[in-house]
This record gives sequence, C-alpha cells and structure tokens, in this order.
Amino acid sequence: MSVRGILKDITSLKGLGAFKDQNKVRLYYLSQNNQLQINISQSSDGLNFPESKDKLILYDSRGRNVRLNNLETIRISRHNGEYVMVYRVKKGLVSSLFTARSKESVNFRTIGRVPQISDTAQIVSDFKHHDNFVMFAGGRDIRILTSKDLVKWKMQRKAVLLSASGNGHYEIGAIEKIANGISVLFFQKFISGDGKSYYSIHAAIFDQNNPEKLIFKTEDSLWEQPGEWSHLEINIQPFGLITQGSRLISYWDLNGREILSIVHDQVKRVYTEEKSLSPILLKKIRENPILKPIADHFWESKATFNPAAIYDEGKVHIVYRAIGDHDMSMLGYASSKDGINIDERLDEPIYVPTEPFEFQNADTGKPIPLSPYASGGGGYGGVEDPRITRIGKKFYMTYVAYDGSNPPRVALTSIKVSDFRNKKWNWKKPVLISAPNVVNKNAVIFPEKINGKYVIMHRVFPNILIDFVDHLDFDGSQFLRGDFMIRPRISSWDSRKVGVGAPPIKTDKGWLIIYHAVGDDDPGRYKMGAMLLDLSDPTRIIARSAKPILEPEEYYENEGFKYGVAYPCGAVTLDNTLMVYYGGADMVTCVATAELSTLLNNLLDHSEGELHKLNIPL
Ligand code: BMA
Repeated sequence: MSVRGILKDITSLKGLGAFKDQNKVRLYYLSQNNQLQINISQSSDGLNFPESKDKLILYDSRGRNVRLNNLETIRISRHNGEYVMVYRVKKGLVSSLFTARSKESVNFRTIGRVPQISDTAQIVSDFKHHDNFVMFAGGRDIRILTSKDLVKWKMQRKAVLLSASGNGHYEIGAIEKIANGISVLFFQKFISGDGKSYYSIHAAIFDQNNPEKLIFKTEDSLWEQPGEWSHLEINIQPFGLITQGSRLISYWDLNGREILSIVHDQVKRVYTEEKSLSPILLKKIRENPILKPIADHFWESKATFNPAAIYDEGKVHIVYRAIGDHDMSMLGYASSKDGINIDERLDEPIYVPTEPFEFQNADTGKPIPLSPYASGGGGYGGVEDPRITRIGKKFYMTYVAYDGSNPPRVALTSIKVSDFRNKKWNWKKPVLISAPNVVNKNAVIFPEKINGKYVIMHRVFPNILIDFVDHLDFDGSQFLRGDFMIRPRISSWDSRKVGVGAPPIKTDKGWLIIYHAVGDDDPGRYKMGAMLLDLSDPTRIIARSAKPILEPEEYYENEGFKYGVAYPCGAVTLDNTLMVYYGGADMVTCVATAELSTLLNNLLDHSEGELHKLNIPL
C-alpha cells in the first residue's frame, strides 16, 4: 500500500477521538490557533468534514477550564439524550481518567475520576447492566468498570480480554450495542524490538446479559498496519474508530500535525457475521508433481521445476527450468489441455544458455564452484525461473541469467506467438535488463500497457520493485531502476522477503499477483500469497493475504533439492479456476488451484484499507 493523501503540515493538530452520533460523525481534535482548543468537526460520511467546526469546552468539577495541553484522548457516549465523556490526561508519566457530562455535547463538566485505570476507556451508550453503567478500558488487557451514577467507578477484578502477547497494548476504538451483544472494536499496539509501534484492529463481542463474558473475538486482525509504514519517518498513531455501513473508518494522527483516515472496506461484515475468516487456500492437486526429472535426459536428469505457464489455443504451455548432468539450468517444454495431465513433453530443451552472462563452461573438469548465488542446484549457472507474458503477437520471457559466479540478473527475450505454436524456437537474442552487480530476480511483465507504459515488477532483496517503461526494446545499456516498492510486512508471515511469482492476471477486482515470501518466524520456507493491485495504478495495493495461501507441506515440497520450497512462476485461469504452477523443493513441477472469484472475495475481505485525506476546515 502506498502512503499518500497526507495533509500538509499545519500548526499543531492532535486527534483526540471520534464519535458517531445518529448519522453524524464527529471528530475531536486539539488545535492551536491563538490558544489551544478542542475542535469538533462534523461529517455525514466520516470522510468529508465540510461543516464549520465547533469548540468543545471542558470544565473541571469546580467549573474551571481543564488544562488542555495534558489532554490525551476523548471517548463519548450517549445516555437518554445526554452525553458522557471519558477523557484521559497525562501529567508527566502519569495518566488519569475522568468522566464528564453534557446536555448538548458542547459544554462538558467533569463529574468523576476513574480509579486504577489510566488507559483510554469508553462507556457503552444507552446500556445498563443490573442498573449499572458499563465502561470498557484498554491497557495491557481489556477490563470492565461499572458505576451506578457515572461518578464512582468500580473495576471488575478479572480482565475480560487478556493481552495476546507480553508487549501488546489495547486501545479502545469504538463500542456499540448491537443486536446480540456489545461490540468492542479496538486497536492493538505492538512494540517491536526496534521500538517502533505496529497497530492492528480487532473486534470482540461481549454478552449483553453478562458484559464480562466474551462471546466472540476475531481470530485474525480485521486490519493490520502495512509493513511499509515501518519505513516512514513519521509518528503515526490512531485516535478514533467508527463503523459506517459495511466499513470501518479509523482516524490517525501524524506527528501531532496532520490527521488522516483509513477506510477499511468490508470488515464490518466479517465481524457482524460472527465468524473469523478462514483464509482461502490454494488446493494442491492430487496428481502432483506433474513433472519430474527424467534420468535418461542429460539436460533434465536432476530437476524440472519453477515453471512458467501460459494458456494459448486450448492448452496450458509449461516452460520449466531443468537441471541435468551438467548442473546448468535450461528450459524444457510440456503442455496440457486440462492444465494437469501432461499431453506432450519435448525430449530436447527449448531454450539454452547462449550468452556469456548465462553460461559457465562446465567442461573444464573443475568441480562445481561454490558460488553464493547458485540456486536450485544450478551451480554452473544458466537460464533460471522463467516467466512468460503475451503482449500482442509475441510471448515475452523474463528469466534469471546466471553465469555461475557473478550476481544473477534479469534477462529478457521474446518469441513470435506463431513460432512458439509451431515449436520453432526462434527466440530473440536475450538482453540483460537489470543493473550489474545487483542480485535481481523474479521479473514479470504486465500483459498490457498501463497509462501508456509497460510495467515490470522485479525483485532486489527484500522488496518487489515496480518500473514503468516506454518500450520493451532493451539494448543492454539501460536497466530497470525500481521506481516503486512493495515491501515485506514486519510481524507478518511475509516479513523477510517477497517476490512476484506469476505475471499479473487482470481481473475485474484488480491485478491479481501471486507472490512468494519468506517470513522471519519461519525462515527458509517459501510460501505463497496473493495481492490485488489497482488496475490503473498498480503501485497501489488494494488487498494482500493476511495468511499464506499455500505452504510447502507435502513430500514433493520438502524432499527434493531443497526443503520447504513452493516457488510459483506461472498461473493461468481456466474459466473460473485459477491454476498456479510452482516448483516443489527445487526439484519438481506442481499445480495448485482455487476458484478465482472466491479467492478474490477472500482477498478483499482482508483489505488493508485506503488512506484518505480528511477535509477538515482549519
Ligand atoms: C530463489 C530462486 C529460486 C529457488 C528459490 C528456493 O532465490 O533462486 O530459483 O527456487 O530461491 O531455493
């Protein structure tokens, strides 16, 4: 997800809270014009705040103005047409919580102090349990307090939701009475080893007849902060959350100077359905592996893996990386009408190393050099991990060219579709398209121009890079630059490195990207995920799998040249079925499938949300 829509700097602006009252969304924030004041901006869609702002006046219990520079958060609720606020002030290191009351939602008078609790809390609107008002408070755990008069509060001994991890922290976002209980939406803050905060949003429902009883909690987060944010040199923290139809809107404060919103589409549906999302998984076919090495073929005796796949004239053409007696990679060909059962497999390779940048003379009698760049057993280099895209009358093929000792680079060749169909392997002389001395792999070309440019994704560890280029006639002197980036996500399954697998597939929901990733929690295992990118701006991530869609668990993904590898290089759609072609254990070729529409809907349910600039008059 790219970060934009950030407001320009403005003098001191600090978000305090958001509150949905009937159909209006109110944002509360501190701003400093001549003096510090609490502003209220009101909107009907939660995104545009065109109406003039009001000033909220907060009095202490003796009728004096509360010192606003200590004010941290505000949470408002409604009872019988009146408004009750819980506000938090911080003096030095100590935070305290107070309740205040207002008839008209503008002038609030402090009525009580909440003992023991020092984190943001909110009272459930228009709700009483055994004649008690109920307040949910965040902190290390989520706790409940009750009160007969909103003035004196009693904390229940047991936490109602225990912290998931030692260094997590809950912050109450929005509490709503819903048909079957009390819905509590909250932020979870996690502080990583480097001191940075990572936020995610979760939902829980408590029993209305016993608010201490948790009846449902989302298993996965409804949303989590994209890994990209951790690289931003800004302090970004949430201060409010509201529900709006089927979506959530969260409000964020940037460096205490800017405010923005994030729309989280569809997540409300997920939690109102009271079920956690079961991630859609690619289904590995029974027939796997569909291609195995052939001992009698010197060029493919050891491995046949990491296949490109393209659908043309009623069959799936599979172009796979082969390693044979010479420990050098070249490409073989097979085809299948149903995408699973192989109807034809050629005895000879269809593409072999020809250029110095993809070839090391293996006949010197020297032992295989132990280069750090050797992959999948291809010690003498060669042509690795092909990807094929059709554009017009040509198939373009990107692959990793490795000379056996220098950092592998991306090479490009092409062939006329008619030659390919007739098995006339008239490939264009390949050319390197990535810069020298930088390991670059996993290049894919989009099947059509976007805004007049060809789009190429590639990978320089640990990121996916995206380039927009005017033409594909590279001449070996200009190289991909890496204009945009999709990063691994810290604290996610894809935290260590990511690389695109199959060339992007155009769908009505966006560009579908099947990618591979390795996570810090499980280093050394290559798993698969999916992303949806905006059709007209593929640098914008619409959705990204919260969990892997395929993991290397079968014998053919573990017992081969390398343990724990599922490495996609191609995908096709046959009607509504997505078929992903991947290498298992750096040795064999496998297929996994999913219903395309289900996969897309599932991805959208995991939507990361869009950043919006808030239009607040200042
Ligand atoms: C990558 C590539 C692939 C290989 C994978 C797993 O870096 O080199 O060819 O399949 O590692 O070993």
